[in-house]
Amino acid sequence: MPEFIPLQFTPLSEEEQLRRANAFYKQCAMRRTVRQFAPHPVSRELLMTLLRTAGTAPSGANRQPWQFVVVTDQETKRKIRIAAEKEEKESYEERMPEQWLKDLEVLGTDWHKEFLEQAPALIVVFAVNYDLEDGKVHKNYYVKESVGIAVGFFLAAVHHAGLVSLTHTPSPMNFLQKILHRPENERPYMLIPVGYPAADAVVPAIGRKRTDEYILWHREP
Ligand code: IYR
Repeated sequence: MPEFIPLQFTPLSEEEQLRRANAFYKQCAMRRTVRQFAPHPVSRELLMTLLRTAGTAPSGANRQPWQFVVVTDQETKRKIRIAAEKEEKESYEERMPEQWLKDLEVLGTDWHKEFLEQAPALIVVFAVNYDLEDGKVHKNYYVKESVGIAVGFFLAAVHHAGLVSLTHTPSPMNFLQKILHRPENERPYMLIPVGYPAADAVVPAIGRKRTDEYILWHREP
């Protein structure tokens, strides 16, 4: 029989709900992806707390199918940069279709990935497709969705704590498996450099969709 415990829940007045919702929205709206980092380090304690927040995400059957690998040593960061740039150079020069390259023009990205060495910490997220328990395969469910939610929680926590981040998905990224010696049941999901912005950091002048472009309040005709 499953065990149940009372829910811990603090009811809020509508006024307080709106106040919090607005404050949180305004904070989230200030988040920008940053590609230029200062060398200033991030403490292990701070990173641990942000990663604890990531670990509070809901997941398929509560299997928590994620593995976060924290890389702070210069040598490994360099290896990752070299491997990522090799793939990215091929992607930009051979693999990415014209339309994709055109869509990226506003971001000003190219195959150079200096941030992989500049950022004090690289969080490499792996999706855990199954666990091995006494040599037996125990499958996980909705792995991509679950890891995506955990990464979302993490990015929000990083921003909330006054740090900046970038979601990087070099393609293909199986080199991360080798460099970080991860087992077969894990697959690289995303690379997230975390740190402080460089003093002269710039971000592209782009905006977000208006609410009417992505929210439809359904009404039966
Ligand atoms: N992975 C490449 C290309 C890239 C793709 C998307 I979609 C972006 O939003 C940004 C970049 C890179 O990291 O440069």
